[in-house]
Amino acid sequence: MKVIDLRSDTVTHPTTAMRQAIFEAEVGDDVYGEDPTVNRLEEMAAQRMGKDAGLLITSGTQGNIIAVLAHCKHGDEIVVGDEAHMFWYEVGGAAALGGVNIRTVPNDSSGRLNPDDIVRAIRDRDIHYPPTTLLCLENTHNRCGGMVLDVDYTNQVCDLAHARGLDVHLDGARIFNAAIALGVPVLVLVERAESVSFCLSKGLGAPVGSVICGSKPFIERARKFRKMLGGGMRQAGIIAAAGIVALETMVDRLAEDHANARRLAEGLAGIEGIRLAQESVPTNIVMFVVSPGVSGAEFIEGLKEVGVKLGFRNGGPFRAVTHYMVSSADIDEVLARIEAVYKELRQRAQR
Ligand code: TLP
Repeated sequence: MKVIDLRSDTVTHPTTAMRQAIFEAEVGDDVYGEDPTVNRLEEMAAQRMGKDAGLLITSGTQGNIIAVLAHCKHGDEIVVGDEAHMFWYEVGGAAALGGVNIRTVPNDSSGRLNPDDIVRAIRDRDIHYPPTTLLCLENTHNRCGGMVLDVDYTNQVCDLAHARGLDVHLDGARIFNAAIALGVPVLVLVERAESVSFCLSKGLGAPVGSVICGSKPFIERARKFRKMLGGGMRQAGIIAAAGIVALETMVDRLAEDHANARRLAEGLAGIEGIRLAQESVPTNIVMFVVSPGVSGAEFIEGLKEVGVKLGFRNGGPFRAVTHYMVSSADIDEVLARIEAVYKELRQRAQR
């Protein structure tokens, strides 16, 4: 039985071309700035993002904490969506490592922050208040089901933040999914943000790594904080080589993952008792709930027994993420297995 793993696009394995590039990678000591493959990836990433410089980092989480450290001072406050990855899944790093207070404003179901809420959250200058220095956006939005922030919205809130003296960091872990879904070059989605981080190790299939991009002085500060966090990685060309292949070969095909996610969503919506937890499925993330009576833990366990792995945290919803290792035939197989397990559990609950 083929195990179909939809827990995340982080489960992807490097492609054959990546393994070959890793094997052949020219390397040097990157802490001395001497790894030619890392330097090439960083230049390539900066160019794609329309920024002056890039920095290879270990992970998306490291990118976001580095952004906080490089944009803010100890005691500052940042404005973040209440469904943001930075708020939920990064171990409270902004507070723990940066001494930075997180002020949340609600994310709507499409991953946006209401501009009025942002304005209200930005503090006046007053002896009682911490200075608000950074606004963080997320595109695509993970907990909002892979929803996409478009160019107009992003520009609008960036302008609003800048007018009040804030910088903007864009958590673009899946920014290429957003660009593909919108049919725009990625750089127009990040143009007005001072920094953007994106992941090589999610839908793009590389085994490790993310890149953070911004101005030269920003990346100099980021490099120093990366070192402080233990992210000076020596012969990191091994990692960068796969990242280059990811950027060159894995971006355009994300459209297939999006089509598979829609196929999955349509199939799920047709199963009685299962309901999508999002209005549309623009990228590669599908969130859904099941009607009461069937416990989430039981459902996940039952699916595991038939070789389907899904995400389920904090009592739901369920999350399925498509990626290059899952074909449209696999999606049909997943739907059949989900329907069988769900029916069985439902019948058991009604007995
Ligand atoms: N998200 C992971 C888990 O941590 C939940 C996943 O499986 O989706 N920003 C966003 C929007 C992310 O979705 C993630 C990873 C990160 C940052 C952190 O990236 P890594 O895992 O490389 O630290």
